[in-house]
Amino acid sequence: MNKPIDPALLQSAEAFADYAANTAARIDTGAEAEALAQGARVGISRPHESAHLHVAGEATYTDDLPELAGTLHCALGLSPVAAGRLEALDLDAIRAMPGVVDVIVADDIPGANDCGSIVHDDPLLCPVGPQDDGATGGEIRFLGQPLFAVIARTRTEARRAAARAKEAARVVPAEPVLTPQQAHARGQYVVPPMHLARSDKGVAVRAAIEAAPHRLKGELDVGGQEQFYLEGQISYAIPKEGGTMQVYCSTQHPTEMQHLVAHALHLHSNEVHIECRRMGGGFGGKESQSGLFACIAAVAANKLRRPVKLRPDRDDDFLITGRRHCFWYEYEVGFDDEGRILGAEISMVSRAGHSADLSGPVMTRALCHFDNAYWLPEVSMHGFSGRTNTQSNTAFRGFGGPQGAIAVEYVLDSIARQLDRDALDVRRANFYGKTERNVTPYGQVIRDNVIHELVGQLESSCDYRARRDAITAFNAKSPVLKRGLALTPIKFGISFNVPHFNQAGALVHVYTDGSILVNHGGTEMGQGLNTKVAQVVAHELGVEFERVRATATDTTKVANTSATAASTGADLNGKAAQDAARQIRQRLADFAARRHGGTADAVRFANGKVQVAGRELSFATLVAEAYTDRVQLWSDGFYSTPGLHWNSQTMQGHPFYYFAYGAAVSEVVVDTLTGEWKLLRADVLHDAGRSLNPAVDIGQVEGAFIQGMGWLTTEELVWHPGNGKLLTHAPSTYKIPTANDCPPVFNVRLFDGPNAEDSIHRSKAVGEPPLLLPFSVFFAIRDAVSAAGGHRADPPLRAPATSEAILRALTAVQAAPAAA
Ligand code: MTE
Ligand code: LUZ
Ligand code: MOS
Repeated sequence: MNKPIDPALLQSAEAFADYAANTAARIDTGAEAEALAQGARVGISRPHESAHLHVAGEATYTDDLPELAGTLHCALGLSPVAAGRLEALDLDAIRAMPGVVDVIVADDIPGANDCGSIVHDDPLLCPVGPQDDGATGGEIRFLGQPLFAVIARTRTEARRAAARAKEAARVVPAEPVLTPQQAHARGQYVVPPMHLARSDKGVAVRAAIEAAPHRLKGELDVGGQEQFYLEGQISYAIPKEGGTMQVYCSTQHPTEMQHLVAHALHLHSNEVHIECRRMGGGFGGKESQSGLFACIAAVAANKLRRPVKLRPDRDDDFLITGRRHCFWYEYEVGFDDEGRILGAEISMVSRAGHSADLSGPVMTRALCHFDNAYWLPEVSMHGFSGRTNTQSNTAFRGFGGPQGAIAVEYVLDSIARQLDRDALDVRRANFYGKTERNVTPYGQVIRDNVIHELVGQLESSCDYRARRDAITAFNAKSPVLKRGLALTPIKFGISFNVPHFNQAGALVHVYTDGSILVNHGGTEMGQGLNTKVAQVVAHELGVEFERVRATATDTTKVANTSATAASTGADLNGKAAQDAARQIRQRLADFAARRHGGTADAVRFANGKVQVAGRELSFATLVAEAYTDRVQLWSDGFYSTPGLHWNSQTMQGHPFYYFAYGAAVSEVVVDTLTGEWKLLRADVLHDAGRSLNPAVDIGQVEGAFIQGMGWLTTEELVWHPGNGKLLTHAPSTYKIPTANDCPPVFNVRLFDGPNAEDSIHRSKAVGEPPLLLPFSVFFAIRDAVSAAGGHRADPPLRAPATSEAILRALTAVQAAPAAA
């Protein structure tokens, strides 16, 4: 039967078709086809290596592995209070429940009861009662903290039993500390406060602010964000011979999982084997926080000598794991008549949660991104990572960079309004120079600044000035609907800000049939890392992309890897794989010249063929010949980023190999009666250097833009102010963007230009930087709110700019007195 089609659906289908056509048009397939024919395998748009498996539902995630006979399931019993003391656990009733095989408590952990990433302050299970070490004994740190683990025959039985935690736990509750402000007032932090000042410890900054023609002082609140990876946290632990352990784990950091499991089980690293084929998203949430799940599954598997799977459901995942840090800022700036900042002082206080996790490096990155694209002649910054009775906050795309940069954007937006200038002009007046005004507050000289050209190109391609005039005219005639426009730039430092993490290894195997396998230390979370690394290997060996396969990340293959994080996956692992492939190519070239004549230098590898001494062989033929000549056809490769140094005491150095740039323009319409809004159009120009794969990179830019827009608009985390329970722990109460939230006009282009540094094929990291692009959405909303008050008052808009927050800001600007 033909059902009438819902017109709303039709409209969105049309929008989608437009959108798809638009996406295809943005990839210059002509030039790429030419390069491909010439033998290039990098710089080519090609689908994600697993795309066909993703869409067919055939890509295997950890939970899809066939379960071994005897597999048991684990569920965690969670603390019902946010603070207090765990006096006792009465587990008899739980042990008697159907299907329950065992209940594991802190005392069952043979080794360290800890999954701390850098600081060892993160218990796996809350210990009961007063402990010898006094400090952590029996201390409940947040509502949702795991107290015990139920092991049962089925996952449902385990969850039913674990849900009895409230009856089992005898607790003496205490008053929780929930907000960054409360933690700051008590001076309780997870890591020591940090101070970063350009000169003389920030003395000059007070003088600069006080001498400035104009001053501005204020506060800002920016909320946190749940990673909302579609595949939740999961680990499947399998005991192996001789007391060793294998864990399949959805993780960005297999090596750290190896270390943590080894410590928890009191094993050596060589007795623990971690494997991850892919994640259904990580977004930073599986950089450190997969550790708890890996360790508890391993402890249970070790105790029972049976395979144990731990897959919390979404609500428990929300209640147990941390996310992006919310920040609270107090700032004061001095500026001149052009809006140029002369001095700035800012305090940033984050909600770190109950333990350190990655809060220290996150705050470091926040402080190193307050400058964003701007020269701040005198600046003094203070970072406080507040210890609170909440989940321990962690990495999330951007890793504090977005939280640092949004503060300076907020300040510049306010300055422009105070001076009655267009915000783009004020931003531009503050841009870093190319050869002067080009030193960051942390002492790194910026040598690759492209922000002027990039913003100039975007400003004209999106018709910024004409649209500004059109919006002013629209707003003059429209009392209820108000439009807003904003252009925001980004500069994002690439490298781990802990220098020694900037290293990677890879293995390349060429088999005798000419097929190639690459294994590297990075992990695949949907970002296309395996695709890019396979492209690099195919390019180096001059073969078809299809000939190269990337395999699961595995601690028994490449050792001592860093997390796939800080956007460095392709930079580090691409270079390591290139190193391995080059060694093989050199051996093959040497052999070819020996066998067929000519010099090794003259041997050419392209399109699956080898040219040697006027002859053409297939790659497979040469490989088979080389094998019989006993040439080594596999190699390892290694890379470490050159030139990095960082003094964490003085907060000075050269923490970043290079910077990635970008800019976005967003236009919104706000309904001033309801606070509802819509993104009408977004134009993005993003710097991915000489992109390894433009299609994948555009996908990263689009995804990050929409994800960042969710952070700044609809995604709101609410903890009960009394009992400290995270109330927004499911999609019903926590609103992430959907396909329908994509703007009908979404022009995303890559900026044309190679990396100034010798990165892998002169590309630039693209994973995190574009998360900052939707600042433009937030400031377009702020512009529209400002218009509702005739641009007389500076809207006090916090992030996320939910409809309620927009209404509050509207009320504030409409109540403001008319300018004198
Ligand atoms: N893209 C997808 N599809 N899924 C993810 O989980 N994580 C982001 C980004 N893009 C993520 C993603 C984060 S937080 C980082 S640090 C980088 O990918 C990591 O991968 P890369 O270094 O290979 O870019
Ligand atoms: N630094 C950083 C880090 O800049 N990004 C990261 O993801 C990270 N992770 C761990 C430690 N330092
Ligand atoms: Mo990304 S936040 O560095 O995992």
